[in-house]
Amino acid sequence: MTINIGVIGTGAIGEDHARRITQTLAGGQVVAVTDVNQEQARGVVERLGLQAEVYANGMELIAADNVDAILVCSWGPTHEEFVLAAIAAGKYVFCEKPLAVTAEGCLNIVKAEVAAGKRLVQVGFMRRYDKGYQMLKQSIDSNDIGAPLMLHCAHRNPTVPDRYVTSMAIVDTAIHELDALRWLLDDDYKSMQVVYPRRTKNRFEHLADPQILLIETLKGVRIDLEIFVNCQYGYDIQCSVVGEEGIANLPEPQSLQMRKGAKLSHEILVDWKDRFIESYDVELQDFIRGCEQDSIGGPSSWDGYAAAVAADAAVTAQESGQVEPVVMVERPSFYS
Ligand code: NAI
Ligand code: NAD
Ligand code: ISE
Repeated sequence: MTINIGVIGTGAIGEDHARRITQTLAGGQVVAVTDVNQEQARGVVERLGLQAEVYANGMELIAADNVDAILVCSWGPTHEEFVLAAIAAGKYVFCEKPLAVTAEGCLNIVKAEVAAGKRLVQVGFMRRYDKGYQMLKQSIDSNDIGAPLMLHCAHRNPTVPDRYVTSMAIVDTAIHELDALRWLLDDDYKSMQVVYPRRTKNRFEHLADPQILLIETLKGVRIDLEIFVNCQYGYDIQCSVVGEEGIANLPEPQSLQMRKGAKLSHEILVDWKDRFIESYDVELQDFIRGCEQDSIGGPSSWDGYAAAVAADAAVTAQESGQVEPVVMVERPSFYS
């Protein structure tokens, strides 16, 4: 059985996901694409040699009879309407993070999915599929280092474009940790605070960079997360869990170690596409298999909502300078 997939938004990640479905994964084929920039959509069809129709907009693509499942890879603010339309059409939908740009938007999706009576949505929080994060989780769950007490994390991008604004450090970048850490710790968040170190000279005037997000969880774990999106030197993700009896660190990506010219060195990746390349493959394969078996898993709408509530509190904290509470609605039994 082949799942016929429609891709909405064929930019950086939309094209990369279309490539992996076509060249790497099993069980799916891209039969439809759309992008507000139609030239971009046509370019992807040509570059990847797809047998796919280019639709005028996302709604027409979702309604197409030959499209079984949807990938939403357009800009964050467009996600909510496409996911709601896919649910209304009764079609499986994989939505890139964020599920919606506000907690309220995510809740609309949660409510629609519960009303549909069936899980239809998987959110693109790929770190849960990363081998390194899975090793870290297994170690915590096996009580290897005792109860986790503190986490020191960093999310560093080499550079970001001009259109990247201060709130995006939370809603576009830290959102990965906001999902991965509650999954890792099997915990939820109590509060968020943001403090600003001295600004790097390598930034646009409108952007506060770096930032430090200080998090407290319901179990009392304290997390400091450095978000530094113009760090210049590479794409670098760090996570160190300090427990009662030891410390567990996220493994570094594998790289060649060199001894040369009186130096011992190894390379650091620069592109997010490469850092989590295997996790993207595994998450999408999982989605395709879920569509085949008519039962999808992976990060849910509820997880998208939980990350968005935390992100909303963190954005408020960016502006207030205060410790802001994280308040969620009660979890529907549908998601337990
Ligand atoms: P991008 O800007 O390269 O691509 C977005 C594309 O969506 C553009 O081609 C744009 O023309 C198109 N688009 C925008 N609105 C549209 C609409 N209404 N209908 C159809 N197409 C529309 O952005 P990028 O980096 O590919 O990011 C896209 C999404 O993927 C974002 O939500 C981003 O947060 C997420 N993302 C996730 C990553 C991950 O690690 N999981 C990594 C990078 C992005
Ligand atoms: P991008 O800007 O390269 O691509 C977005 C594309 O969406 C563009 O081509 C744009 O023209 C198109 N688009 C925007 N609105 C549209 C609409 N209404 N209908 C159709 N197309 C529309 O962005 P990107 O880097 O590919 O990011 C896309 C999404 O993927 C974002 O939500 C982003 O957060 C997410 N993302 C996730 C990861 C990850 O690590 N999981 C990495 C990068 C991006
Ligand atoms: C981008 O959208 C991603 O999702 C990347 O994983 C992240 O590192 C980057 O900061 C975001 O802009």
